[in-house]
Amino acid sequence: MADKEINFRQTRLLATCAKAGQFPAFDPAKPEIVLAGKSNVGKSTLINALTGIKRLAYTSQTPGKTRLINFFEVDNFLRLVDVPGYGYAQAASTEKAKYSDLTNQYITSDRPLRHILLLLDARHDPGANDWQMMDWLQALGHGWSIVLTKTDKLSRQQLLLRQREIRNIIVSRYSGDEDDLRIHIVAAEKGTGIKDLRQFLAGLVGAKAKRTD
Ligand SMILES: Nc1nc2c(ncn2[C@@H]2O[C@H](COP(=O)(O)OP(=O)(O)O)[C@@H](O)[C@H]2O)c(=O)[nH]1
Ligand SMILES: [Mg+2]
Repeated sequence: MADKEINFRQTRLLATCAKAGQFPAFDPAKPEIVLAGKSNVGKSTLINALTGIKRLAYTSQTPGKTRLINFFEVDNFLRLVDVPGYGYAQAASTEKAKYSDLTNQYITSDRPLRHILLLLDARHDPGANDWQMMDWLQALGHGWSIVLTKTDKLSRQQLLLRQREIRNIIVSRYSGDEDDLRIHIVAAEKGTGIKDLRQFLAGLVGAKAKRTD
């Protein structure tokens, strides 16, 4: 078990689903790690960076284009699940409800959901939808952590400040211990923080990430 090595470059798109009935059969031996967050926060770019496969997940300048749940299987050991981004302003409210329904159905299903990475743009405080998601994950008792994205857009000083501010507001909302909140720092387009995040994810399933570069 301790020797299990995950090669993130060995990742394939397993399924693209528009409704819950299309979710692939789950495999308890392949725990699922969800990437959630506002549209345009950088979910697809992060998946591409983690796997080193440039166009694995579709990235777009147009917020909200991804309305499907994508399941990626990583080296037969775990799955990354890209859920629809919330807060898609241009969508009709019935459409919005439909897409968040799909995410809700996934999150409340009996799948082997190991962890949720909630992506936040490092430059902004969590929005109403982010809080809703965190409240919900807390209530369901799921393990989750924060990924601050696009950190290359901030100076080192600004980033340290933002990191502290975001930690404070989240920890005070859930009156938790500061050390219990894990905040990952990434700049996916530059590769910053990607190796650490791979190790963290591999650690969640009792493995190590293979060093491929
Ligand atoms: N500067 C910078 N831009 C990023 C980063 N990650 C994503 N982006 C940009 O943000 C936009 C949305 O990214 P995407 O991955 O499609 O977001 P998604 O909607 O959450 O999947 C794209 O234009 C990306 O190029 C990053 O680390 N740094
Ligand atoms: Mg996307």
